[in-house]
Formats: sequence, C-alpha cells, structure tokens
Amino acid sequence: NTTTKKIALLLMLFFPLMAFAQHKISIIPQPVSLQLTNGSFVIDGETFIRIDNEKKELKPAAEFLTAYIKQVSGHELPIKKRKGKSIQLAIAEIDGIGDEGYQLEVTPAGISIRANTKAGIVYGMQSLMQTLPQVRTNAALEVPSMKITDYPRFKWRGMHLDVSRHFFSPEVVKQYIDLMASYKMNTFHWHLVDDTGWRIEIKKYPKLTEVGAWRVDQTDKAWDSRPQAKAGEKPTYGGYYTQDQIKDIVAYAALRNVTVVPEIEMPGHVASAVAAYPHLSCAQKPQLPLTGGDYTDMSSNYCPGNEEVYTFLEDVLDEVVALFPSRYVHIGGDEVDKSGWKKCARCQARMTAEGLKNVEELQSYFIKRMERYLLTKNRSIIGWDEILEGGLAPQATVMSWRGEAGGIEAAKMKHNVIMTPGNPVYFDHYQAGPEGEPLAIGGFNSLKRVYDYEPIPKELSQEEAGYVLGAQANVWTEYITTAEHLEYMVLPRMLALAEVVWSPRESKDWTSFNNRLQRHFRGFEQRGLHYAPGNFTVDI
Ligand code: TNX
Repeated sequence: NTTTKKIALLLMLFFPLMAFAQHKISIIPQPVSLQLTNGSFVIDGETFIRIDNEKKELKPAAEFLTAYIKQVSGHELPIKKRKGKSIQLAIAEIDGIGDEGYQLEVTPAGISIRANTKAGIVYGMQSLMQTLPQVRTNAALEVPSMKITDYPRFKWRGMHLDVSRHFFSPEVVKQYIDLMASYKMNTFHWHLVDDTGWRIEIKKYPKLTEVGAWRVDQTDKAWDSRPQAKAGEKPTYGGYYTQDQIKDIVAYAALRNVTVVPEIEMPGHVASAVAAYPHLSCAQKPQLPLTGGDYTDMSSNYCPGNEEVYTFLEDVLDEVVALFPSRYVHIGGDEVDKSGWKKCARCQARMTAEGLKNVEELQSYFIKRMERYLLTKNRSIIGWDEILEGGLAPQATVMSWRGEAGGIEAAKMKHNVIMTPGNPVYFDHYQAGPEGEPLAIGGFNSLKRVYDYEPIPKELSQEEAGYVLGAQANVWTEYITTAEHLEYMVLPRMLALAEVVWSPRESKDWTSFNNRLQRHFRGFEQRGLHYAPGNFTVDI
C-alpha cells in the first residue's frame, strides 16, 4: 500500500544521508554519546580560539589546537577573550564526566569544548581534530553540527615501548606519544633498561650509558632475515636519552595528557648495567663489553646479597624520580633466573640473616626494599606479575602479563592491577600471516582479538574489579628494528585497544569500528604512516 511505499521511500532517502553523516564522524575511540544536529560550522581565517583570561592554564592547550589547524589549513587562529565566531575552550563544573571527560558542541554559530580539567579539554580537541583533515588542504574546514558527551571507562590506558632491544630516537618516541594521544591513550610505559641496552643517562654512574648503551655484537637475526633489509643498512642498536631529552619528552607528553612511567628493570634483565659495573652481579667478573642477546644467568642479574647494589639503585632512582613526575615507577621483576643466587655465598648469608626460606623470598625481599625506598619519595611501584612470588610488596601494583592469573590473584588481595596479557595485547606478536608479515615473536594477536579483549575477568567480583586500573599493550622490540616497522605493529591495533579501554563496554561494535577505521587508514596514508591494512577478521 501507499503508506508502506512512502515509508520505504523515506528510508531510502534517509539512510544514505545517515550513512554519509556517520562516515564523516569516525571518532575512535567511540564517544559515550554523540548526537548529530543540523548544519555545520566552518573554521576559516575569521575564526579565533576563545579562552577566558583568568584561565591561563588553557593557553598551552589552545596553542596546541592552533598549531594543528595551521598545519592542515594554513589559518593561524588567534587566541582571544571576546565572544564571536570561535572555538571556545572552557573549564566548567560538569557532573558525571570525571576528570578526563569533556563536552564538545558544534553549531553553525561556533564550537565549544567544556571539561572539568585541562585533560578533558585536550580530549575534546582530539575528538574535534579527528573530524578535520589530517594533512594540508585548501578545502574548507567544515565540521558537522553535533553534541558529544564523553569520558573514559578506565583510568590506565597504556602503551609500552621497549627502547632497549632496539633504540628509537627522541623524535620517534614523540611521534609514538602523539599517536597515543590522538586515541586518548594516557600512559606511556617507557622500558628504558634491559640486557641489550641501558637507555637513561644517570649522572652519578656515567658508565651505564658509556658502556651499557652500546652493543659490540652487531649480528641481528631479525634484521638479517627481513626481506626488505637493504645491503649496508643497519638498525640502531646503540644510544641513550640524555636527561635534557627526557625532560623534553616528559613535557611533550604532559601537554597531551600522557603520563610517562619509567621502567627501571631489576633485579634481572640488567646485563647492560652489569657490563658497566660488574661488581653489581654475584659473579663479579671483570668488565667486558656488552654483547647482544638476552641473558638470564648469574652474571647478568643484580646480587641481592650485596649492599652496594641497594646503594647504587637508590642513587639511580633519586635521579629517575627527579625526571619523571609520575606517581608510579615500574621496577620490572620479570624472568629472573634465580639459580645463581643459590650458589652465591653473599645471597645465602643474606637469606639466613633475614630468615628467608628460598630464592623467591629473596627476590621479594629485594623488591620490598625498593618499594620502601620509593615510598619515602612518595612514589609507588609497579612490577611484572613475578613479584607475586615469594610475597607481594605491601602497596605494589601488579602488571599481569603471563595471562590474567597474576592480575586476578593481586586484585583479590586488594592490590591495583594493570592487565597486559600476552594474548591478546602483545603487539610484538603477529597480527596476520605469518606469510608476508615481517618476522615477529610467536603468537597471533589479530585486530579482532584485540578488539574483543575485556580487561575485567569474570573471576572478579564487582568490588575486586575496581582494582583493575585498566589495560595496556606491550611492544617489545627484539624483532622491531625501525620506526616504520614500529608503526606497522601498532597501527591499527592500538586503535582497537583504545576503544577497549575508553568506550563503554555495551557500545563496543566490531562492524562500526571497522567502518570508522577506514577514515583513519586514509589519514595514515596521507601522513605517510605505515599500518597493517588487512581486514584480518579470519583467525588462524
Ligand atoms: C617477555 S613480558 C618479556 C620480555 C620479552 C617479551 C617478548 C616481560 C615482562 N618479559 O623481556 O621481550 O616476552 O614477547
């Protein structure tokens, strides 16, 4: 009948329009609520950024937005106080959006971003920037009218980067932080120490970087087997960050609401430190140059029986906390081969003196001592889930990497937990293939598996679930040799994780995510970013 026909006709007209409008707004992570309204606002040479005078704290945020708009349009928007055709940034008191939420409203008269904090303002800007072109254009910057109310599900939205197995320059680290920030990831876990390289300048112990940052062994299985490796080209094994470079990176991250959490590994994975200062290990070998590869034997761990080790680490941590304002310092604790400690007379003496029954308790003694020291500096420790063995330090946060079991155990003990299970959030694992993919450590974490990840395990009660601060992807770089390769491993999987940790659980929708992803892929192409393009919905 005619009514049905009319409805069908209306729907036919309406749906393509809706699809078009939705396509223009492809924000990742999906906002809590997004309503499209009528009309649009055009940012042009007349537009200015409006902030109230007394809110000086918003000036850096305003400048950040100005720089972006200038980059994509050439328009240099002035920052003013008055009303008019503007993008207004305002700190307000808004219920229900917490300290990272924001409201973004676009009408034909102007744009406003309101939030309780600077962090929220910056996230509102990130959402706005996702609706704008990604590269320089002469087209009008037209933003559809809409109203967004948005806030995160988890407070720890992390990305880790191992800069020890391969070194990445400060520029690459900044670009990594930039990418994180565009997707509202807020914690950068910087793995600065491992066997293959000590990457942070410590003024009191210059050999850490003079010796410990430079490998002499230049063979590299991962690099040499890369089909794309060109003759004569070599990845960067050596290097470190000066304290000035670190301060600069920490400030760069802070402007984007990214907290940098340093990881200073101990008591294992420290062949680099031991190469520089051999008296720190039980073996007490003479100084040797640092070779490549991972070590787990007694000559590459700190000696928990030697008092000088604690003095050394306290000195190192003094310099570390002066550089990083983060409340947390990650002190590692993973994969220590403790068999050497059984053969070490000083370790045995320490165990007797402290009444420790086994080497697990010796490691726990070590970690607890470091926690006590950091607490005097008002810092809390995070450790990999091995720190549960032999007794968990009283206030430690546990990073659960060998699956979720450690995290579940810690949450039940009322300790904070960050979920980083190897499956599915290790981004050093394959995302497709393995045929045609760059050589990676085993494991298969497809985009879909990352998207389907749920950080709250079923085993936890509602109260226990409250101890799960959030989730994080870890990016180990044994096989990741260049900045391009790093981009490829992280894009687009980081976008899936961003939606896991930011968007409401009920609103997760794989099809919608894939549709929105297309616009981001175009942006990556325009910006020359490497990404894994496939639609890897088929698991192997
Ligand atoms: C385990 S995850 C490690 C790293 C390796 C990684 C490779 C963790 C705490 N330790 O040292 O790089 O596997 O996937």
